Amino acid sequence: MSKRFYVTTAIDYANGAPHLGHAYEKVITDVIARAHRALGENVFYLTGLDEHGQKVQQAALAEGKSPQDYCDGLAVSWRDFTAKLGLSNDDFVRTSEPRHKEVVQTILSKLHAEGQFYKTTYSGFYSTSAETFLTEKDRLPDGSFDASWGKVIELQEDNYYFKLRAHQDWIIQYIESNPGFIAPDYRRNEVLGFLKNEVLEDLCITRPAERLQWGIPVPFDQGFVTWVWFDALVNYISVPFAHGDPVIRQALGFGGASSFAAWPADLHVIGKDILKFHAVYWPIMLKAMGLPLPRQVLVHGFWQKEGQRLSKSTGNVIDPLAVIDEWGLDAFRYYLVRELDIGPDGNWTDAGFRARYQSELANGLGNLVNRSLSMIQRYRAGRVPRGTSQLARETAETWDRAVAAYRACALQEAVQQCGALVTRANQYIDQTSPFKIAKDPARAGDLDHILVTLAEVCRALGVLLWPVMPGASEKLQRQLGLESVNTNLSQPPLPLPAGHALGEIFPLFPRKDL
Ligand code: ME8
Repeated sequence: MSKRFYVTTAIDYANGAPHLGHAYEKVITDVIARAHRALGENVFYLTGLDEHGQKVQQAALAEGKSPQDYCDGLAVSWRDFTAKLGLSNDDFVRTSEPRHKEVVQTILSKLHAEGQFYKTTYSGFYSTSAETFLTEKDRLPDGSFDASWGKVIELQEDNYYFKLRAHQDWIIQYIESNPGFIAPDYRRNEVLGFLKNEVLEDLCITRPAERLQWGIPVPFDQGFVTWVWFDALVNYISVPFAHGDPVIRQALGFGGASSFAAWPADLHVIGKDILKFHAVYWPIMLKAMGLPLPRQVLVHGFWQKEGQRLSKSTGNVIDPLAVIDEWGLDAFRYYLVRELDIGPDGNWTDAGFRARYQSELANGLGNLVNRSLSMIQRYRAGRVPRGTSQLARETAETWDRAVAAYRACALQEAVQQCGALVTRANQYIDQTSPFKIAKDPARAGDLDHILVTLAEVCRALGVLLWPVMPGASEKLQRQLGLESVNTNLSQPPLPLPAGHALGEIFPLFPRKDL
């Protein structure tokens, strides 16, 4: 039974509409999932919704709905969002599902029985919007708390705590001896800096039920519900548990294993603001449960729009669905991957989006495909002639570099490699002037080589770009007259046989009047 390549996204808070940051994370994870499938792996791609907590309870109340009804409504639009983004996710988790709640409760009971928790009274300052207690370190120089914490109240309450202090040494050692565990490097250094300079405080993992009802009941004390982050992180194992993952079922003391082997996850893709939860708390939770750690936490940056934070209150947002409606899904996915490498922060500008569409998609890839196939249509009655690609070396190099980049999750690099081949092939057309050669019957052989060259470049690009732009890749391959779409990245496609008939030709990325 071979283990699946298991990749996850953060699960989004169910208290608003999806925005560009959500779309970005889900799309890059989808590109990674598709690339691994294209490399022949059995992939399990999980995404979903984080439904519990104070904010959702409040939002539901404000609409006069029960939290469950409120979430059921939102879940419809979030699932719809995954479809609109063209995601190839294999499951979609909602943390209010019984299959998830049962696993959270099992884990709580197990860790409680093993003495990993204790109950104590704490009084301090609490941020209601971040749902967390603040410490002295969170104070500004004037003693107040930053406005980003929202309303801060003084609170005294009993809760259960998870003993984290005992874990500090091994987690430092683990991160140091597994350099690939947190990527990029600067995020790893950030975590190590924190772990080496601060004492790991025990973690409050419950909320009193009198203050918060919308949470998973703590199985050993009715007075409490589970803290939303303890609940949310568990989604990464509750879903494979439900599918019968043998490693997880065994660690939690269950039989009923199936052939579904996913754990440990290969990749948790997350944003930079939730790094500590994934690189410190989650590994500790797993270790306490006796489960192996995920292979990598891959941390992406934050998008801004026109240099400003995305913010609903100031209206500085991008509606991904509106962009997709206007420009098409492929163009949207392309821009996200091409514009921002996984790691640094990015800046969306409408002008930048249009410019890339026009120069790289309409005039670049689209024009190359259209010119190339139209010439085969016109000069060779739509049949690929006999000949040899004169860009075979460049195409093979692009193939190898792009595939290596996909393997390394360097998605921007993969797309740039393809872009360089597009530029090279468009130059080649300008340099070889097939339009002129076509007028000279004595040079029919030269023209054949040029047309074969272009057909082969388009063919390779069609396969290479599939993870990023599945729709455009399929259209391109249909225009090339291929009966089934080739998505295989594990080996370059064989040359088209002489006489192969093209399909119907149409513009891939229509030029837009800007
Ligand atoms: O944090 N640019 O949910 P969330 C890029 N439920 N990414 C962004 C972004 C931006 N402007 N804003 C948010 C949560 N994100 C928790 C996760 S996981 C067990 C629980 C990213 O809806 C953010 O970094 O606030 C996170 O990875 C994801 O969107 C969901 O954020």
